[in-house]
Amino acid sequence: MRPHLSISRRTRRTPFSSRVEAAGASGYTVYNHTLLATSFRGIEVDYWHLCENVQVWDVSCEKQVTLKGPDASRLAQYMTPRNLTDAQVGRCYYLPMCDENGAMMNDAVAIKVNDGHWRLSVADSDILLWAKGLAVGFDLDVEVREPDMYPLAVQGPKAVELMIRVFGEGIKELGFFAIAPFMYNGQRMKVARSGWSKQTGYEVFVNNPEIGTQLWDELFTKGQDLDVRAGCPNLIERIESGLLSFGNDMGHETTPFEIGLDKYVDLDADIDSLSLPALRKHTPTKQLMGLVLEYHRNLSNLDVFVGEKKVGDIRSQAYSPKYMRRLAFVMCDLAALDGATSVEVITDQGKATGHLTSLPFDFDALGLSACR
Ligand code: THG
Repeated sequence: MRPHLSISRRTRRTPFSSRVEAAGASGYTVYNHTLLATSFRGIEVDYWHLCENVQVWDVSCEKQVTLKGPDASRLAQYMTPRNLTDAQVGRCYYLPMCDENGAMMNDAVAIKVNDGHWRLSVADSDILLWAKGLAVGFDLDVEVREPDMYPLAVQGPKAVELMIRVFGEGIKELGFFAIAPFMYNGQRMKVARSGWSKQTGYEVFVNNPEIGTQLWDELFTKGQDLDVRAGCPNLIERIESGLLSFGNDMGHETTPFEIGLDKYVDLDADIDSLSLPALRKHTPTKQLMGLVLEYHRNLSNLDVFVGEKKVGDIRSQAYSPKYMRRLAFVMCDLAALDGATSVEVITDQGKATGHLTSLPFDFDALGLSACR
């Protein structure tokens, strides 16, 4: 018998869990103590469908953490090295969140509701506890809570059409990473032009579970001719797109520089950020890089070599049916690598040579074109 996941109150269900089950989820993971489907018809079938149609994802596991009170902006800034001084209401901000050593605590999508109210949409680590600890420890006047809010993602090239049918033409006004309130069935809900894929899409921040399930059902009724399906973040797509996963590609031992998040670190900013002093002194010793393997071979283990010397380890990997290559994110030891770009891995058919490249993958520069 295959092992299965024992579900209890700790592995939280969501308002959409019954719909996800009915749609035939075939695998789950647990993310922020919450169920997250990992496949429906198989990762490759799901992948092609996501790239060509539209899917509805229950991403309630992207837990929301609100900071409310006079010190909300102070705490938000304290937790990230990204300069939030000029942050605008109505925009999403991708934030590395770092500790006093400059190490990643989480990567979140933040919005400013107003000066005294921020909302963090967090990856898989307990930011509620970290934020509460900082608030208590630094005696900040801020309330840290996890509100009843359940993100629902609509992703894929036909997402725009489906969202127009449900929320109206106003959806077209939303630029990338913009967020605005929309009405659905008498309920005000925020919708962002965001999501953990590069196939275009939206995230609806459902704040009423009952109306949320009506919304789920309506997306399926109105999207029938678009072949809308239940889906989930897709391993192949997110690797091709260079989207990082906290806990896989980075963790509490990684700095933002080591995973290519430099552009979200404002080293010269005159801000009160817990991690900036350490990050200003930090010299990376490792770097997350892309790996392209010629053949469709399965890897026997996650070690990456130059000759006999181990130079890195694979954090995430998948076979890309679009580029007909196995793609991986590798955490490389910069000293051991010494500038090499040709590396070896052990596959089920022996050693294979691969090519290291910067992230995100630039398929044109790599001379790879999509097969479909
Ligand atoms: N949506 C929301 N919350 C989230 C995620 C999400 N929280 C957890 C997790 N995903 C956080 N990780 C990411 C990683 C990348 C992006 C979003 C969330 C992303 N990055 C773009 C890129 O890399 O090109 C754009 C970043 C930018 O322009 O600032 O979208 O998916 N709500």
